[in-house]
Amino acid sequence: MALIDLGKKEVHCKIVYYGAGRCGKTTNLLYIYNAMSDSDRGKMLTIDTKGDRTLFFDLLPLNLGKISGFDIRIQLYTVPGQVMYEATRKLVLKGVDGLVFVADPLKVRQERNIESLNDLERNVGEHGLDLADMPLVLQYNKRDLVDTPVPTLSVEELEQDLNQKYQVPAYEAIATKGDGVFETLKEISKLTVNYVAKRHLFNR
Ligand SMILES: Nc1nc2c(ncn2[C@@H]2O[C@H](COP(=O)(O)OP(=O)(O)O)[C@@H](O)[C@H]2O)c(=O)[nH]1
Ligand SMILES: [Mg+2]
Repeated sequence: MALIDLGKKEVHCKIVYYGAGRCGKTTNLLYIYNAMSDSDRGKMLTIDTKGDRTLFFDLLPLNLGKISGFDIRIQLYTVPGQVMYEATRKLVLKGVDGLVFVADPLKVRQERNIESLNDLERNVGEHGLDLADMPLVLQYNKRDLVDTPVPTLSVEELEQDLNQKYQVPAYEAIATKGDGVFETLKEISKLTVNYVAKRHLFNR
C-alpha cells in the first residue's frame, strides 16, 4: 500500500528488486543512484547484514510528475538473497506496490531463480497480496555472460522457467554497464504508478 503524505501532497510508491543472491539487484540500484542528480534522488540507506556483502536496502525516490495534484515518489528497495534472510525479505516486501524480479543467466543458478520466484510469490501472499495482480517486471541480467564460455540460459529458457505463469514485460540487461537498467525501471515505475492510482486513492 503506497504511503500518502497529505501534508506534502506526495504519494510514495514502493518498488522492490527481488531475486536470488548475486543476480545483480544491488548493481541495478547503484547504477540508478549514481546516474541521478542529487536533486532527483533521496538518501540511500544501507544496512549491512552479516555474510551478505552488500547493502540490504536502498531508498531512492525519483520524481515522476503528479497524479491528481500529488507528487509521486518512487522508493527502490533490494532484499538480501541468502536463505538465512528469509525474515528480512518478508519484511522488505511489506507495503510493496511493484516488483522487479532479476534473474541470473548462469545455468548453475537455474533452480535458484525458480526457487526465488516461488519464494517471492509466497512472501507476497503472506502480506495478503497476489503476485498475479501486482505490477511485475522481469529482468534477464548479465547478458554479457552469453559471450563467455560459462554455460548460460537463453532468453527462451528464462521465459520458459520464469514467465509462463505471469507473462509480464521482460528486459535483457547488463546491469554493470547500465544496459537495460533504466528500461526496466521505467516500465515498473509506469505500471506501479498506474496500479497505485487505480487501486489506492485517486479513482474517486
Ligand atoms: N558480468 C556481469 N556481472 C554482473 C552484472 N550485474 C551484476 N554483476 C555482478 O554480479 C555480482 C553480484 O551482484 P550484486 O548486485 O551484488 O547482486 P545481488 O546479490 O543481487 O545484490 C557482482 O560481482 C556484480 O558485479 C552483469 O550484468 N554482468
Ligand atoms: Mg544485494
